[in-house]
Amino acid sequence: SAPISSHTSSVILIIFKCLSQITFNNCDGRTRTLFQSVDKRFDVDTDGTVTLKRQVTLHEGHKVFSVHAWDSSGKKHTPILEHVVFICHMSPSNNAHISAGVLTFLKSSTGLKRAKRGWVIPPVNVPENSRGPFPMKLVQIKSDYALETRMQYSITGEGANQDPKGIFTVERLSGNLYVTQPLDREKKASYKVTLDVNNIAEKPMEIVINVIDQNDNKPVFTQNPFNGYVHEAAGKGRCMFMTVTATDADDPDTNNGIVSYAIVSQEPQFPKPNMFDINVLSGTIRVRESDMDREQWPRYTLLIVAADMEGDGLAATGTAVITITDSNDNPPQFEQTLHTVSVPENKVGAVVAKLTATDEDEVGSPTWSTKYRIISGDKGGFFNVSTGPSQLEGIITTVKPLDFEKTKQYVLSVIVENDDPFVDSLPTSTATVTVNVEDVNEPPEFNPKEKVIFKSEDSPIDTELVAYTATDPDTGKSQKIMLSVHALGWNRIRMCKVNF
Ligand SMILES: [Ca+2]
Ligand SMILES: [Ca+2]
Ligand SMILES: [Ca+2]
Ligand SMILES: [Ca+2]
Repeated sequence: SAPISSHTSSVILIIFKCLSQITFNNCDGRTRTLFQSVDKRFDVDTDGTVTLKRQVTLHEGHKVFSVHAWDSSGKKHTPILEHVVFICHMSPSNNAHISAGVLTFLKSSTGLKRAKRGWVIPPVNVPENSRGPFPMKLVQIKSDYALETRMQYSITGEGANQDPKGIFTVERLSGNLYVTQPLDREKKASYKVTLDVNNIAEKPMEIVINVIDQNDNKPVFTQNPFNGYVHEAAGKGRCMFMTVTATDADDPDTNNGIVSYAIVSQEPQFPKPNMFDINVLSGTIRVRESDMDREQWPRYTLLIVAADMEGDGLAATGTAVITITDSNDNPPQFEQTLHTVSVPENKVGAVVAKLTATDEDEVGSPTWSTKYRIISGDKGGFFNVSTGPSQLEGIITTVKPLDFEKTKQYVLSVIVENDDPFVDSLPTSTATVTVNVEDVNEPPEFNPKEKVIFKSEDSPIDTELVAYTATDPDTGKSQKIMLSVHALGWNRIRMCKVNF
């Protein structure tokens, strides 16, 4: 490596090899330590080797950065490491190199043939937004044939004689290449100019001029607010449900253009102040805590920030609005769990009871609407329960005639559930309905219902016509059966015996 001349205010470091080595003496005899460079463009291996990971622009000719070191007990130490670094250009070809601000083309190693040669020229780097003074010298182009022949240099191409014209100029005789104005990397990041050397030995060659980024753009959120939706029961899966994005016009390969995200605040701060996490690099937001409750906190507003330079640079603020969507985390409840009702026997479709319920989930949704089941007490299947028009009502009706003489009382257990299943196992509300069957005074019945009697016309008075018996189904209470005869025109038939 060689020190660069001070012809520009910045030095571009383009080394991709070991810069130096640091040691960390913790008196524990260990030779390897866990290091981490605060400046992510530098890497520190466990043996202390410092390497450069990305191109660094050194505006002051050196770079100061600190390195964390962890000792064997896990304690962190942060000494400051100061590196005075020099330019060392790894030329892709050994026949052209920049040294001390001079781009030199060497004679070919054969040296004998004056055939036209093609050069591989290292790129020239210019920081954007330079304050000048202009024209500012970038590099001096020099062919070592200049010792033998008078050379004349000229450039053509983008930034020279093509749009944008006049940005770069070359002094015809000296070969000094100048930039005439401040450059903007975000407008154009690199230029290709063609260098013509007025000498038959040199072919025209291409010089690439790269504009080195400065952090002159702040991140910009692509929308504001960002809207996200997440189920209130999503917490347990720590689910990722939305992503916020900010763009930065600066170089995306450097911290100038890499955006870091953070959550600044959360409103409301309940039930915990940090209900959500954001991925620093991707902007993906996920649920951090498991106790969201839409019924209490249906919406959160997060103030988010996007900043370059690993979160320490230029920043933009934005908003993420998170709507908590309903999950079935509230079981419906009976308003009254004990009912005693009386139902007349023999009726099909009789309304036995109406059981009302409540549910705290989202009104009108399947997490809120109810359905009912009789889980015990209906041996024989006499009852049905259906959901009433309010969706929060179970109506019990009879589907078969009840018979007081057979069963005088039913004790039904009814449970209420939602149309949607519960998110978790939740306790179900149960109602107990005691149904007393009311006795109805049923008419006595002749057995058989119709009897045809044949008697000869000349039977004597008081002849027994028939023994026709009737029974009363109301066996529960003692009842009297009265029999009478209604005969059309036969009023001389009389009932002579009544049996009980
Ligand atoms: Ca930036
Ligand atoms: Ca920039
Ligand atoms: Ca809910
Ligand atoms: Ca519910």
